[in-house]
Amino acid sequence: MKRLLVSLALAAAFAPAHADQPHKAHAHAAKPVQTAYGIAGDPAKVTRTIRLDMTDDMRFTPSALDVKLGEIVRFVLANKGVQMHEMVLGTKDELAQHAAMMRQGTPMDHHALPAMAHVMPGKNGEIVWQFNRAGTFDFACLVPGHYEAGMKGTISVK
Ligand SMILES: [Cu+2]
Repeated sequence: MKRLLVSLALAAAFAPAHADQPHKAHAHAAKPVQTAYGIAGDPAKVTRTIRLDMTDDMRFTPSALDVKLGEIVRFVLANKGVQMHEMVLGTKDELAQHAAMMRQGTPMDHHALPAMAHVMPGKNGEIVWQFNRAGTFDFACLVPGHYEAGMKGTISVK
């Protein structure tokens, strides 16, 4: 009984702090995580918009992008096909690994992929990303088979 009372007291003590963070359990609401290829951007501070088409011939158009270091880019993704597509940003190794996992039917850890958007056929999707690391990075559609068919591109940041 004593232990129960202690638990209740602890619960009461922590309740106000928790109430201030109703989305704490949701990784998507967490603070942006710095990655090797940049960090989630603030939609209110976008400095450039890049439009990309996604098509059922497994292509992104354009597929080679040049970005200036520090730019906060809003990717507007238009799915022109009848299949679902997605855009995932990452390093080349990361994306190749995830594509292999998808082929094997391994569920993806979406928390490891802060920069992704699924886009339904005929719809638009969006990613806002700040490129605060120089380098050459990749983007890809990791719907099974799409990456392998060439649905990928590169982003050069300098
Ligand atoms: Cu695709």
